[in-house]
Amino acid sequence: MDSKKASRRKFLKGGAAAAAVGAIQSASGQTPALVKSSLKDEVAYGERSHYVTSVRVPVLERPSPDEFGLTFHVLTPLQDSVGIITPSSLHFVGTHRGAIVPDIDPREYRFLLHGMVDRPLEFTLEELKRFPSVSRIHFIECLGNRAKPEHKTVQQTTGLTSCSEWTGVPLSLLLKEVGVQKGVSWVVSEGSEEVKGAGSIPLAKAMDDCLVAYGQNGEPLRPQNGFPVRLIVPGFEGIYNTKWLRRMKVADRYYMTYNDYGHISNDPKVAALTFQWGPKSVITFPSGGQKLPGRGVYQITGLAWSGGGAVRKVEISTDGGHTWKDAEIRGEVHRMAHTRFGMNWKWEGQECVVMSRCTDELGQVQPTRAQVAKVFNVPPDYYHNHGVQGSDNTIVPWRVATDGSVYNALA
Ligand SMILES: Nc1nc2c(c(=O)[nH]1)N[C@H]1C(S)=C(S)[C@@H](COP(=O)(O)O)O[C@H]1N2
Ligand SMILES: [Mo]
Repeated sequence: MDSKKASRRKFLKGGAAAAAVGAIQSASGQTPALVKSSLKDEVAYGERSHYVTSVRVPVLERPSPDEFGLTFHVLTPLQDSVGIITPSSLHFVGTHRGAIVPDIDPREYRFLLHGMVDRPLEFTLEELKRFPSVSRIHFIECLGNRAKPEHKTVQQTTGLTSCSEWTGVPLSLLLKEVGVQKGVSWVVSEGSEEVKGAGSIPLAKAMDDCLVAYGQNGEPLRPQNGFPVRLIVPGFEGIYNTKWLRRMKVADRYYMTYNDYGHISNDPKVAALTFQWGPKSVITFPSGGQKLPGRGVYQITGLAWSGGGAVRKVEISTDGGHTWKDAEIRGEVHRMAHTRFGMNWKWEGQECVVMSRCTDELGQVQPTRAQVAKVFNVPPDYYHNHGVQGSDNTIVPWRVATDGSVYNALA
């Protein structure tokens, strides 16, 4: 064997990393942390700084993972968020309802599109990727995202929403490919796990802006968020965003599925068969569990979004809703996406209640709980103990105490 070649190979195998470390070493005169950390954690797939400790936590109501090792809802730490994108590793996870996360080999993956169509088709992941892709920023929000008095932080009141850049094929393109027949009004989607996570969306929505998505924030979907393919139904309740998407059936009727449990109710005080989120917002700073170190100037900031389209305006009140000021929109506004807002604020050390209110492009205005109670003709404090029924887009107030501690003002 040519010894020159062999040593060259040896250099390529171990030498490149050693050479890089050597360069850093000679610059600082010390062994940097890079040498000690594992190649996998810090180099091959980047880890965040060990000073950053923000994590998802389970909903108060249910531990996760439970005694069977199953995952229920885990919440996004909105209090630590900046900008509008939720890192994939901190995206909230909706309940898997009795199933473990399916382990789907992308090479074995198939997506069936059938029903009242001219040419039913089955796609591999590779075939889906041959269609022109689109990337769009959208929030997902679970219907269970409702603030309760016992919630201490914004993660607990509102952490069942996250926002990602999703990449995939427009569902409309695939529907044109199979040829939708006359009389079709609904499209039913089904996931790969035991309980299937099935749901029905109107054909008009399916043809409008839905995505058959395989990308999340520049990489493949995370397993807990639907790897390798999920449905994105912008602005609709989270439950319609079927993960581990296995098939979609084009139909002339609404299909009752497992997912309709809890969505259709004969109680007139409960919204029946809701789809689209109303305008919603929440202040993430200052929010419950945080503490202002003293009087002075701060940035009140938060997130606003709406299932009805783009956020047009966000207002902030620092006096419990008596007066309101327009917040600044800080960054880009995307339709059906989290939108960052903020305002300079001088805190004089007084006790006060801060809250935000979103108006969307349709002119819809985020309501208070008292306003929702009025619509459903129940007493103003009806929602106090168990939260708003149906989708809750009501205003979340935070109380700042004189020592700067911040509390849930619903409590
Ligand atoms: N297949 C399948 N899809 C599903 C679910 C499910 O349990 N199974 N949960 C739904 C619910 S209730 C919500 S809120 C969203 C949450 O998406 P995420 O877990 O990516 O945040 O996924 C939806 N898609
Ligand atoms: Mo959900």
